Amino acid sequence: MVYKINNLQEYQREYAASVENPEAFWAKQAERFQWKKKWDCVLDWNFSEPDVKWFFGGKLNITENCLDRHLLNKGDKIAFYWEPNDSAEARRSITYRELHTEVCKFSNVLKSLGVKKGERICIYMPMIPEVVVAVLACARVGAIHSVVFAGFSASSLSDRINDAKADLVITSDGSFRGNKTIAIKDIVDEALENSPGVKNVVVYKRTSQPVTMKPGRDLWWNELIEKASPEHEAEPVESEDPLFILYTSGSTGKPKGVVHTTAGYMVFAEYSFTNVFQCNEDSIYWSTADIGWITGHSYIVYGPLLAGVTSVLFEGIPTYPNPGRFWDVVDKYRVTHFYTAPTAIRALMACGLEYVTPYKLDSLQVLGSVGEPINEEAWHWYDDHVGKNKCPIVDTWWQTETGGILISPLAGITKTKPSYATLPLPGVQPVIVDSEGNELKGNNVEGNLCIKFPWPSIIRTTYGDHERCRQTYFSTYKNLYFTGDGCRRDEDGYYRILGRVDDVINVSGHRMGTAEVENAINEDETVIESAVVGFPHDIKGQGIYAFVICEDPELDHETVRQSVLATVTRIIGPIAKPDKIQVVRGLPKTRSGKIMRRILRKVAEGDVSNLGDISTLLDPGVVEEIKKGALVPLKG
Ligand code: 7RM
Repeated sequence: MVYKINNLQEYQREYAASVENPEAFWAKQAERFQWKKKWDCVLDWNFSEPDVKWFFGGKLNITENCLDRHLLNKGDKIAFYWEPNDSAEARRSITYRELHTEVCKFSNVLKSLGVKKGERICIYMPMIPEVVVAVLACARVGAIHSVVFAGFSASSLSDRINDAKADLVITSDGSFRGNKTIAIKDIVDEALENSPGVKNVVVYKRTSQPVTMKPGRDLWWNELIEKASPEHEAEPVESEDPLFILYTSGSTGKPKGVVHTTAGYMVFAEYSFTNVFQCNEDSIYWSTADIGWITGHSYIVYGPLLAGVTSVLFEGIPTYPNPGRFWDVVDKYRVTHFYTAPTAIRALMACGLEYVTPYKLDSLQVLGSVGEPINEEAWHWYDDHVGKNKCPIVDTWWQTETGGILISPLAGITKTKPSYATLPLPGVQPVIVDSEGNELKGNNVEGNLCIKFPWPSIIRTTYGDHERCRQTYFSTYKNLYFTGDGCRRDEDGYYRILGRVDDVINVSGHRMGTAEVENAINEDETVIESAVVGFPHDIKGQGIYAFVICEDPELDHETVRQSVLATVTRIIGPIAKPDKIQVVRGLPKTRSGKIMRRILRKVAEGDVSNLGDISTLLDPGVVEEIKKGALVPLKG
C-alpha cells in the first residue's frame, strides 16, 4: 500500500487492493497519523440503519494531526498566506507553529467559557485566519463545530443554531466583501432574538464598525485571547465522536445537519487531498471556496493542514476590484494548485480575456473544479487560458455527505476528459442503478449514482434525526448509499455526473431545495402559493424560476417581484433569490393536489414541445395561461 499514488498502474493496484480488503487498506492509511490510542476494529457497518464505524475504539485529536505533528519538521513553514478583500490592506501569513499557538490560546478561551466535549459551537465568520483558528480550537477541545456560511440570513442562522442546540456563537463585528461592508454582528443579534439558548457570543474585531455588545453575553475575541495561555493539551476524543455538523439543503423544506465524525473523516480528508491534488513540499495551494461549505472544511482547513501544505486563504470575491483578481492572487503568491467552481470560471469567462492575459499564471501546475458539472466550454477555457494547456484539470465529484472527493482524476496520473469526473478514488465503490434499483453493470450505462461500500468519511447521521438520514440516503435502494445524482459511465468506464435527480437545484454550486425556497416565498405577504423549479443558466449552471399565485391578482407584477426577492433574502439569504418570478393565476395540479413540476420545468427551460400527458390535471387551462406569461422564449 502506498500513501501517494505515482502512476496509473499504481492507482489500479491500490484500487484493487482497496476493494479486495478495505480494512487492511484503510488501516494502513490510518497508521501514519498520531493516535492517543489505536483502534480496536477498523470497520463495522450496515447500511440498513445505517450504522458505520471506522477505527472504533481509537482515541485521537484531529488538531494534533493538523498542527502538533508538523511542529518538529515544519514548524516554520507557512500554513496560510492570507489575502484580504482589499489588496491594499496588509496581507498576513501564519506558520504552522503560529497557527498552533493561536489555536491553543483560543482553545483555552473556549475552556474558560466552560465549553465541554460534545458541545455544539456555531461559527459565523468571514474568511480570515481566525475562522480557521475557531474551527480548530473547537476540535481541539472536543466541541462540535457548526459553521454557517456568513451569507445566510439571520433567520437561517437562528434555525441552524436552534437545530444544533449551540450555546456559543463565534463571529466578527463585520466583514468586507467586494465593495460592501456587511454588519455580521447585527445579523447574529437578530438571529439570537429567536435563539434564546445561546449563552455567549465571541466577537472578533475585523472591520471596527460600531456594534452593540450585550453585557454578560457578548465578549471580544481580541480581549479574551490576550490573557489566554499558549499551552493547551488537546482533548482526546473517540474515533466516532462527531467532529462537525454542516447544514445542507435537500428535497424537503428544512436543511439537514450532516454529521461527520473524527477519525474516518481525518483519514479520508488527508488521503483524498494528497492523491487528487498531488501537492509536494513546495506547493502553494489555493481553494477559493468559503469555509461555510464542505469544500472549505475538507480542502481549506483539514486536508491541506493534515498534509502539511502551504495554502492561500482569500477573503474577497472573484470580481473585486475587477475580474482579474483571481489571477492577480495566483501571480502574487505563485500559486501552484488552484481549486474553484465552474460558476466562477463561467462568470470570469464572460468578462473577457482582457482580465486574464495581463497575468503570467506560469506558477500553476494543477487546476481543480468542484460543486457542479463543468460544461465543456468552461473546461476548455480553463484549460486554455488559465492552465495554458499544461495543467491537468481535476473535476472532483463529491458532496457534503461524502466528506471528501469520491470520483476525480488524480492530477497528472488519470487521463482527463472534459466534463468527466473520471474514476473513483481507492476505497470508493460506485454503482449505477436504474429506477428499480437494479445495478447497471458494464460500460455505456446511465442511471442513478449510488455507492455500495462505506468509505471512511461517509455521513454518519443527520443531527438530531437519524431516521431522516436513513430515509434520505439509505432507503431509496436497499444496501446502497444514494447520492441524488444522475450519472453516466462511458465506454472507458469513466463517470460523468449529470446533475441532481431530486428536487435540489444547484445554483452557482450552492445546493437549494425547491421546497425550502417555496416555503420562504410563501411567507411573503403578496403570495398565496408558489412552485419553484431550476432552469439552465449560462453562468450559475442552474437558475431559480418561481411561479407565484398572488393574494391580490390586480397587484402590479414588479411590486410582487420586489417583495418576493426581499422576503427570500430575509428568510434564507441572497443566494436563494429567484432569477425569474412569474405571477400566475393557478398551478398545474393533479386531482390529488400534487403540482406537476415536470410541466413547470419544461416552461422554465423554454421547451414546451412535449409536455406529456396533461389530461390528469384538475384544470388543464392553467397550462395555456402559464405558457402565455412565460418569462423565457418558448419553443414548441
Ligand atoms: C462538494 C459539493 C453536492 C452536489 C452533488 C452534485 C454537485 C459537486 C460536482 C458536482 C458534477 C462535479 N458539495 N457536484 N461536484 N456535479 N461534477 N465535479 O459541492 O453538498 O454542496 O453539493 O453538487 O450534484 O450532489 S455539496
